[in-house]
Amino acid sequence: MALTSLSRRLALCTVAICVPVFAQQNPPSKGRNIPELYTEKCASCHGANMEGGSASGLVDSRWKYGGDDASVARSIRDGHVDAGMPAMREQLNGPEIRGMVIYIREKDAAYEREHTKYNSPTPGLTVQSEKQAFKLESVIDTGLDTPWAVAFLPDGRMLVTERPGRLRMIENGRLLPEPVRGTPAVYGGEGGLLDVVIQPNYSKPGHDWIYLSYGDKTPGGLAMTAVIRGRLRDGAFVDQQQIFKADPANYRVGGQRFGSRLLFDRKGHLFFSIGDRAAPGDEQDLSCPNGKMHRVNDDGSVPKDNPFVHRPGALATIWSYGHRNPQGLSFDPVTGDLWESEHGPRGGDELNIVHPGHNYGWPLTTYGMNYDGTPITDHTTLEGTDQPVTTWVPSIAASPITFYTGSRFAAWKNNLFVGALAGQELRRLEISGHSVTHQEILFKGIGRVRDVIDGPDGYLYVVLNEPNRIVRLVPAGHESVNAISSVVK
Ligand code: HEC
Ligand SMILES: [Ca+2]
Repeated sequence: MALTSLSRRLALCTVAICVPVFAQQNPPSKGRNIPELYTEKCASCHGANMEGGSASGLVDSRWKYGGDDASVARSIRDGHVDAGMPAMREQLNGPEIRGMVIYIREKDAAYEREHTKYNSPTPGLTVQSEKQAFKLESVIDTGLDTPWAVAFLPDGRMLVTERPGRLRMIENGRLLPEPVRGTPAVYGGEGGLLDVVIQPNYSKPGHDWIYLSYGDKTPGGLAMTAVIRGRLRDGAFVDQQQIFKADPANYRVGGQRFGSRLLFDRKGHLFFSIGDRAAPGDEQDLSCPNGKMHRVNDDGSVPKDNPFVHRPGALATIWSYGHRNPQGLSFDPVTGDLWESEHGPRGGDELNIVHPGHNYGWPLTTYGMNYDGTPITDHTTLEGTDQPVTTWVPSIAASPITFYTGSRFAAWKNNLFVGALAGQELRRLEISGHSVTHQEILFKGIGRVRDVIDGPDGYLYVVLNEPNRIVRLVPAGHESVNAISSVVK
């Protein structure tokens, strides 16, 4: 039965009508539940929480046989029989051994979290971070409902999207009570109104094009990420032009994982991401819009040098594929590379450098497993797919990313800032060429980080959910005190 529908689906996709049959599913599991397997096969020696027992603990970051993924997997697979660690290769398959490594990382991180104090600053309190003392300042702390993204107009006013479907304006530090009228109707849930950007270097002041991405409602309860542009006039979103809207014949999905970030390059191309929409197989199928990065001209037309313009059956807007749920995009000011973050499954968040036409692997490769604790695959690499620059195992739900190019924080110049939803963190990453050389958690636990942008005034603006607010990071000068030592008495 499953086979019949799979072949039917493949047949449909070869004629470039992508009709997912397995909508709303995780990839088929390749094994049993990992936490249960741990309890059954490992806990008697390593302890119920990996704290150690007759055998060593697995969460103290001390590794006798090597702590990298391959070494830990080898310890489990081949054992250290002379030392009392049985080989597990007869009892666990490859994906289950990979799942066990992920589970060990989760427990390890949970242990570390319990034993580490992070900065959780309130506005006004100075944080002495590794390289810069900073304070949080409140920008807007009431009146917003699930803000998703912010953008600055050239005149200094700020636009904020609210996921339920409203575009709000902040003028002179005040949130206007009335949303902008006439923005598109949105599909709710994880869809809604998502990103907002202003076309850079637009020559006519007051006539700026504002681009919005959103979950577009289609008949029959379906939805797909769409992009529209318009201008602001008298509090309304006017001169609207659809920039991207997928043909409903090319999808059959509803609720989750819409992406989506919008980003202009210096030549006026608009990049945008669409999540996999939880439709396994679509990410690798070039006739489907989901699980892809796209590139269009500012008016929505297709650039002639897009990688798949001459591929029969492929959507010409596709820039790269094999993505899961990309919600962060930023250009490296030093190298010009396009960096992307994506939510992985349980334990597979990724930071990628995106090249045209490349395959980022999902769901054929991943560092994570299913949320229900069953494995997906033990392929973390596969020929023809790109490796992430870095992964977060366990997941932090890496969401917005932005390179800092301002001058207020000299020591942070060209660093990459990464916000996390579930992890409730703002991270600072030092980048050298194509690798991450250092990570610092600037703060943690003050809300889900939805957006972070480099403001035109050189401050870093951060959009938080739960509680819903916008804050900014400002330098704190010399009067700084350590937030942790001032909080923990
Ligand atoms: C019969 C007891 C026993 C069981 C069951 C067992 N282990 Fe071990 N394991 C050991 C011992 C003992 C060592 C340490 C050997 C040493 O210190 O030289 C070890 C070592 C390891 C190491 C290497 C640690 C390091 O410091 O490098 C890993 C990883 C590991 N075990 C994982 C597992 C997992 C996962 C399971 C279940 C699938 C499991 N073990 C089941 C006894 C056990
Ligand atoms: Ca990947």
